[in-house]
Amino acid sequence: MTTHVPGARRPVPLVYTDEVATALAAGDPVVALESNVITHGLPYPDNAATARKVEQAVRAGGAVPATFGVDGGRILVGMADTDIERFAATAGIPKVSSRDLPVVLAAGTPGATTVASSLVAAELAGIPFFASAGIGGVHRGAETSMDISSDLIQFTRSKVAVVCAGAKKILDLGLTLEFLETHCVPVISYGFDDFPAFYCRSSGLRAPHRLDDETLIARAVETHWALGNGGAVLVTSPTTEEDAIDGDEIEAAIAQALRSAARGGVRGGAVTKDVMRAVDRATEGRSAAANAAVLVHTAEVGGRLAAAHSEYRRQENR
Ligand code: PSU
Ligand code: MN
Repeated sequence: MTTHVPGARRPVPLVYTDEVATALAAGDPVVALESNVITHGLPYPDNAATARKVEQAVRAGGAVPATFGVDGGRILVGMADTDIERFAATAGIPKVSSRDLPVVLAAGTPGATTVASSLVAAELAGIPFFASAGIGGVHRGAETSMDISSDLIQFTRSKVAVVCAGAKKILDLGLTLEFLETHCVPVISYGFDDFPAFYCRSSGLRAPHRLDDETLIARAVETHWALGNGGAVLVTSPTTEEDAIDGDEIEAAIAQALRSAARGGVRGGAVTKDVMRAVDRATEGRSAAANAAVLVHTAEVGGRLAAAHSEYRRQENR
């Protein structure tokens, strides 16, 4: 089903799968998902298998998954299994952040959405929940490189709840939290004291807020928007203890990967992927397995929280 965004002077076509369109029309819970993790996160065919597991996890949580992609000048709101396979198997589909979206849509070429561009798409598509294992953040050394992920800027612009396991320790997580604080983005840790660090349970930093109840989280999200804020609410959940990697264990690998990226002149949008891949290599299979586990975990929690949020809206509107 194709829809044009209402009120847009130059309409952006959104192509919904039937399942997503039906769920949204009924007010049933939907969780938006990015596709950059498919094209740039893991090698084929692990990426396709993981993308399917992530969609199943959203369903297990009680919501309908909507994986975004860009193709033929349109935004895919939900991918059919053939789309997932195509995005996973095709080399060279570029990473598309919000700043790239207008160009790629105009050119009509395929693209994989990051957290930032997924939030743009989620708001256009009317999906209030998005899940991703790891958000972008303030990079280490950003005081000279100025490398700050557009994900953080987009949080100040898109009215979407973002469920994640924090961000990878390749970033400066202290500065990432400072940035979110300055830009008035609420950060709620669900059932845990600390801000998590992707496949490490804790970043060693306290989360600004902790809530243990899914309905209370739904209320906090709605209240943020009722207060007139147009941006995101970040809800974090750490990976399980069994699947977690010890933070100190990977610190040496991260430091090494960052040094070699700097020596190799890796810059801009390429940094995140380059360093993540190097850390994965250095920790061998361990981080790959932990990586898949945290993706599935956040998708499942995203499904549960979206379900609680949809129920909360239903109760409020009765
Ligand atoms: N951080 C992770 N895993 C990821 C990404 C970030 O721990 O896969 C991806 C996401 O798609 C995120 C993007 O939106 O990288 C951020 O890239 P950049 O730092 O270039 O903004
Ligand atoms: Mn960057």
